[in-house]
Amino acid sequence: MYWNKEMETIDRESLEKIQLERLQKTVVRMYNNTKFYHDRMDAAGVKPEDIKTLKDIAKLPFMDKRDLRDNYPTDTFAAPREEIVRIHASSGTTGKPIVAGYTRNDLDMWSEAVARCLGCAGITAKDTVQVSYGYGLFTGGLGVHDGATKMGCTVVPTSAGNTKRQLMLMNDLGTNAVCCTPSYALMMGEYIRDNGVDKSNWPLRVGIFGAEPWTEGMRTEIEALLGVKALDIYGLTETVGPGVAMECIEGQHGLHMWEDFFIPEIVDPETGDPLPDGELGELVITTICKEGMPTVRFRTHDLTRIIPEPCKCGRTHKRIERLKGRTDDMLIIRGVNVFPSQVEAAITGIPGIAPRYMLIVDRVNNLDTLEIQVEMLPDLISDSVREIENLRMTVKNAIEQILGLGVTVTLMNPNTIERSEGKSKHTIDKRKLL
Ligand code: DLL
Repeated sequence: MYWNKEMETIDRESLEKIQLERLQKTVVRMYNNTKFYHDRMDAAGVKPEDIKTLKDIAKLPFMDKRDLRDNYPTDTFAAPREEIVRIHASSGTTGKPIVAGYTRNDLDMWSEAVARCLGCAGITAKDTVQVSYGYGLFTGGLGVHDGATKMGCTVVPTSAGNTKRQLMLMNDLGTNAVCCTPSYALMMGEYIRDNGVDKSNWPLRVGIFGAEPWTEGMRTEIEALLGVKALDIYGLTETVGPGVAMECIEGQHGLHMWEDFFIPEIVDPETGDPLPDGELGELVITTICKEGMPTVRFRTHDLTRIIPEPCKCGRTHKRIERLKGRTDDMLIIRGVNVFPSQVEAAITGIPGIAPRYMLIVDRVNNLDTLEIQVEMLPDLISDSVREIENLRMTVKNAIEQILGLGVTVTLMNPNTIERSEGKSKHTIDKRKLL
């Protein structure tokens, strides 16, 4: 179901023409209206008129979260304050948040991007969409809300939390689509399972989940518990919020990035050198339609690759693969790189084990230790010590095989690992406290 068929299926030559025009305009805006990027371009010896082709993007200096921190709160804005109609924020690397400003045109572009994403999920104006992302400074709630409103859906802005009421409204109002973090989707699913929620008239068809890493194992679990097709949506505050890229229901593999709004690049996280399509690296995004706070070659720290093959849905915008983790989420334990999502992949599918886990990293006698707490499913708990020990060893072997690292596994009672209505936390690194 296309929201904007003409743009979603545009041929590459026409798309690249639009991209170049918009890139050039964005660079002029940044050079003229923001001191920090003006100085950075001068230092790199590049002028706006040097951007003659799309390839010239590589001449431009990078930006990252540090720039937003150093120019807190609004010195990264490239439009006068009277044109800024909305502020959002997300957590920064220090005590101060990252602040993003949007003009009216930015909000229009954003809701267009989200409407296309909803179309990817097969949603139309006839559908009722429950927005269970948090509303407020976080971009999830209002971002999806505006896109669903643009499409003409019946929007139910429940925000996150109060699971019992969420589920009652879902059933009573005939909600067809739910939008929330995958961990909250799982929490709702567990609530349904554990509280015998009546699903006889269950209207839910599709879920749009993002804002945090998740895995294929989690997708299977959520789809079974909620009775939906689960789709992945990506975005970040610095580039707009949710809606930068979205999986289509036809392919359920890879997220289409709206390239008339965002130019993706994949670079080597160490060197910043561009990598060819298909190779895993750090995603760098340039916004080419934003006015309030454009980001040029923004280092997302998100690891993915561009899928070179065309998608069967017919959309021509490039796909990025489900995110692999963040360059800064990666733990190095005894010299081995560990992604929390690897642990999740290892434990999902093991009978008796819930997809709930916590990595606890410590250092004992100068040696890194990794304890992994994993939750057992309530109805499969055994009273036999031997059976529990066997289960623990199964989990330990599965994790060690994937990580290539010796770990301690602790089986936890059901519902003891911290739940979250927003982004869930999977790591406690005690080494940093030393
Ligand atoms: O999380 C925006 C968003 C809201 C996206 C709702 C999707 C749905 P931030 O709070 O700025 O913005 O966090 C952005 O979250 O750089 C990724 O590391 C991570 N992230 C976002 N979407 C996904 C996803 C919102 N689908 C950061 N899979 C990003 C994995 C994701 N990680």
